[in-house]
Amino acid sequence: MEGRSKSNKHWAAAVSLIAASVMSMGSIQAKGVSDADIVKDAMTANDVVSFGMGTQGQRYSALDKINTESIKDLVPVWSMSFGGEKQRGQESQPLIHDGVMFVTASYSRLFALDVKTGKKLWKYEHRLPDGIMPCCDVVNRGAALYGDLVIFGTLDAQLVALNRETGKVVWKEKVDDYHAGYSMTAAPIIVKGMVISGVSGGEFGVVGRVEARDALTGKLKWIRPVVEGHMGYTYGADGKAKEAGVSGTTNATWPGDLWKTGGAATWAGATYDPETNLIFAGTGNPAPWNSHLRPGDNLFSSSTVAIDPDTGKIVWHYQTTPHDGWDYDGVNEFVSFDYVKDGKTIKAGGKADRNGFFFVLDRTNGKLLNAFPFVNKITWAKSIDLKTGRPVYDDANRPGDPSKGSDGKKGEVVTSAPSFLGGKNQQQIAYNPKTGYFYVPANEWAMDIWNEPVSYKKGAAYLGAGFTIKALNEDYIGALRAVDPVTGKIVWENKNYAPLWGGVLTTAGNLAFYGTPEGYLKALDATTGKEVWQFQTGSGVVAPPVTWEQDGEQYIAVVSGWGGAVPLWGGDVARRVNFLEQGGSVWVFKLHKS
Ligand SMILES: [Ca+2]
Ligand SMILES: [Ca+2]
Repeated sequence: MEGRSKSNKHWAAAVSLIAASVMSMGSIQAKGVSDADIVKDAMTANDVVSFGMGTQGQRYSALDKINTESIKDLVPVWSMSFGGEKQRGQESQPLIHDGVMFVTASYSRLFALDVKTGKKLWKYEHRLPDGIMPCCDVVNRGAALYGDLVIFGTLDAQLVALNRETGKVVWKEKVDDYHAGYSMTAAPIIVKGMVISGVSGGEFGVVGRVEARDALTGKLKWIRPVVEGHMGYTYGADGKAKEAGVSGTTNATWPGDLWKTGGAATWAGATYDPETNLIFAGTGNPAPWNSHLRPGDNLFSSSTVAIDPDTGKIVWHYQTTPHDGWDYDGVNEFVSFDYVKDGKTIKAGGKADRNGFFFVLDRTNGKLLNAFPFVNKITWAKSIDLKTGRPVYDDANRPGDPSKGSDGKKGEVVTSAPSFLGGKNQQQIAYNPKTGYFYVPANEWAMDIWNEPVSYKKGAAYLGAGFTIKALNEDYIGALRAVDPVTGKIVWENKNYAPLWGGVLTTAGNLAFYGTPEGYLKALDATTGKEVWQFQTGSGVVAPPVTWEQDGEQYIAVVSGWGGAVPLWGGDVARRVNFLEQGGSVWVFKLHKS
């Protein structure tokens, strides 16, 4: 523990150095939120100006006024309804700056609220066309702040930048064609004055990519596709596209033409590590799901891809599920942390993958350091080989080839775990440098899955698979788990009847906060897992809590509103939790003064 907290101080020093150098390099000095504010977000308690509470994505706060002792006095300060008839899933992380909360809501809405009273300052409702095709509910995970702008992605695949004081549109850019299945649900991040974003639509055969735009104008700086064979581009001041090299080697891991509609949607966005100057983007399933149509690893699907923000080039990649046949999107967030083993500190990153394994990589080069299961049942692979970095497959657990089925229309059905909704899905993990643990909102479930023939048709589902999701246990599906990245052990768990779908916040007050579909915001002792506090928010929580300090008091905020992929895709599990009610509100808490 000693070594860990020391290395955290070391990290703090490194980050302030980087912040200073970003400023002196003469990058855009914006009014309002600057590059330096964003780079040091994790170290500043008075604001939350990035998704992940710091672009490294640790979701850790050094605040400790709310702790295992004082938390009994944590009470609500205000709650604000998103209103309207539009409810559904609310997966958003609020941002806090200068006394204002910026929070997105379902159906591409964004609210600015007075942080002390909850008073609505303005609201932006994006006009959505008929025919948008979000696969997994009409959610949004949050905005980015830069200068005087609040920037977010919409369900019709646009990026919109609003003036943070008036809510008026400053710029708006079409990212792609929603008729072809493109949409945007992730929170963008800001790196060196650029807004970095991905695309959703892996179930429609889109082509995943990461884009960088000038955050103040919305003009493209570079585009990096994450499917092998596609050309990347950079853009000069004149706006003209210049070829910047093909991603990977055409046809090396994708025989034939399927790479042209190869999926790998970057639908959960990215993290950024200023120490290595790398953007880490997760990529979704290769399209279609039927893996027999696309022999090979199908790079860079179901991977973590590290991109140099200055060039838009891929520096390294690590594929968590090569030749994915189970929709094990590799989009889950890659969280930078100091991996301390045998007295040595390695710049590492941790990722709780959809496929049930937790991966620890050297974040300077993508080399595998450790991999272990964070769920109890994994059928598709027996283990991850630490030498080769590749899974040891159980070939019998790959859904069968439909062309070899008795009628040529349905392949052999297999029962696989985790289900495609994942050992972990969009619900974000947190890392606490004081305990040395990652906190993972995990789910235990399986699926019957089979393959079917399919061909690409623009704007139509492109799966070539059928499925039913099932619970593995009567008493729980979800479990908040503390995992030790060094030993690979699950240190403790707190089970939950419904599948967990909300992210985690951890603090120096030795707490881990997270929400449940049953409506509770909970706090656990971060060391022991003991439940020390809970509050009923009125609808399911499927979003990550945040904390900050205002006028000397520590606040906690979380969005409430049940929805997301589970009710839409969950099969037996969706029926099991169909008693849960929808909603749409944000809650703010602080310590009651007696
Ligand atoms: Ca901050
Ligand atoms: Ca997918």
